[in-house]
Amino acid sequence: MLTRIDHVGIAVASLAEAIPRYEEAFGLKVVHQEDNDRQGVREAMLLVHSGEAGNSYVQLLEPLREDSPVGKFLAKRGPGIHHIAYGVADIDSALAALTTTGFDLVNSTPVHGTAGSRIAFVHPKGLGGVLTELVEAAEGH
Ligand code: MC0
Repeated sequence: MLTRIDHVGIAVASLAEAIPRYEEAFGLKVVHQEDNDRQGVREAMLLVHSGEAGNSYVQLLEPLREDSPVGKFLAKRGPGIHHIAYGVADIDSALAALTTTGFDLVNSTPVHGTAGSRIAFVHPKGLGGVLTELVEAAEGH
């Protein structure tokens, strides 16, 4: 079902401060930035690897609002790894399979993700405390 690690989502208080740190540390480059109002985040995608199965990124996430998932996470736990996202070729059949096996989905149908991707979150309580995202990337991403 899974084709790659699409990205690791990292909650930060300030993209302006976090981006130069990641660029400096690893020579990564921001290839995409976007505000996702529904998710309450301003995000920056830094490309780590391009392969046959698609791309892998570090995703830096700054909250747009205190009552958003990343805003609440920062207030409760401080900055750090917020979620892991796996690539899938067909998100509809991946979600159907997870529903059949009894997983608690945050999104039972896909919603809009980075750069035109279709995404859905699986609740952390069934996956070792790790908030997990599935990503069906848009063509070319
Ligand atoms: C909360 N919890 C987490 C967590 N956030 N555990 C692991 N990782 C996280 N990121 C845990 C809390 O510690 C708590 O555990 C329980 O979940 C309830 O926490 P809460 O603060 O009351 O939060 P809820 O219940 O209101 O919401 C949790 C939930 C939410 C996972 C449902 O954060 C959510 O809907 N997340 C999916 C959307 C999202 O994260 N969007 C931002 C990234 P205890 O044990 O204390 O009960 S958007 C994104 O990344 C997009 C743009 C993209 O990639 O394209």
